Amino acid sequence: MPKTLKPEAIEGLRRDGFHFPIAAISPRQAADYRQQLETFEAANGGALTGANRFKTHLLFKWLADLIRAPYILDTVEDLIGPDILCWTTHWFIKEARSPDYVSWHQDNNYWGLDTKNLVSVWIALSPATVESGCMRMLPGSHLAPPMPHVDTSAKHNMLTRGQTIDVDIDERKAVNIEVKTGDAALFAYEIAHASHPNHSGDRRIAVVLRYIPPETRQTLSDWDSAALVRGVDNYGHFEHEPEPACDLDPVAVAFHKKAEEQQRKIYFQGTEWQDSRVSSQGVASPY
Ligand SMILES: O=C(O)CCC(=O)C(=O)O
Repeated sequence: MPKTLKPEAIEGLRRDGFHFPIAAISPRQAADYRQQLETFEAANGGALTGANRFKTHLLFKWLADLIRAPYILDTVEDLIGPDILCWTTHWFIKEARSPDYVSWHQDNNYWGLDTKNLVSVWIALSPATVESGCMRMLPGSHLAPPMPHVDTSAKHNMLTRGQTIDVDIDERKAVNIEVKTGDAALFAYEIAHASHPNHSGDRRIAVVLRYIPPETRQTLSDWDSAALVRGVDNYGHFEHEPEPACDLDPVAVAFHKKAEEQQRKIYFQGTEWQDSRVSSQGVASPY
C-alpha cells in the first residue's frame, strides 16, 4: 500500500517518467526557505554560485531537514523502497528576465550512478510557469535506449558541459512542467528534459533533491558520499554524510568541501575541462 502516491500516480511515473504536481511543502514554508536562501546570498556577494549550488544540504540546516522531511521520504519510499540515500541537492535558479536555459539532456548520461531507481524531487520556491522557464519533459523518453549527448559549452546553458542530446527532439511532444510555489515534480533519472529562459519579472528558483537506493554504485569514481535519510544501508557503497546541527556547521562544511570536489570531478569526467575546472571554485553551475 503506497504511503502518499495514488497507484495511478506511480503508474504514470513509470509510463511517462514524471509525475506532477505534488504538494511537497506549504507556500509559507517555501517563502521562508526562499528568504533564508536570499539572506545567505545577500551576505555572500549575490546569487548562489559554484559549489554552493550542490550538496547544499551540508551547508543549510533547513535543507538538511527538508531532505529528511517525512512527507517527501514517504513519497520517495513509494517509488524506491524503505532504504533511502540522498545523493545530492541541486539549485536551478534563473534570474528574472535572464537568457539562461537548460538544454535537452538525461541525467543518467553523466552522473555515473548505476541505478534505474534515482528519483528527483524538483521543488519550486517561486512559480514555475511557461513564462518563467519551467521544465519541459519528453514523456516515455526514460524507457528508450540512452540518447547520445554532445558537450557544447554554450554561454547561457546552465549545464556546465552544455551537455545536449544530439538527436532531434520533437518539441511538440514535450510537456510543460508548470508548478506553483511549494509544489514539486517527481522524475526519473533517464527522462529527457530541458527548460527555456525566464521571461518573467521574478527569479525562477528550484531546489532539487536526488534520492537513490543504497545498492546503487558510483561507476565514475572509487569514492562518493550520500546522506542516509531513511532505513538501513546494507551495502556501504557511499560514505554517509554528517547531518549539520546548524547553518554552516564546521563539520558538515568540511565534509561538503571534500564531497563537492569529488562531485565536480564526476560531472567533468571525460571532458576537455576535466583538469582546469575540477579545481576551480569559480565555475558557474556544476550540474
Ligand atoms: O530546473 C531546470 O530548469 C532544469 C532542472 C534539471 O535539469 C534537473 O533537475 O535535472
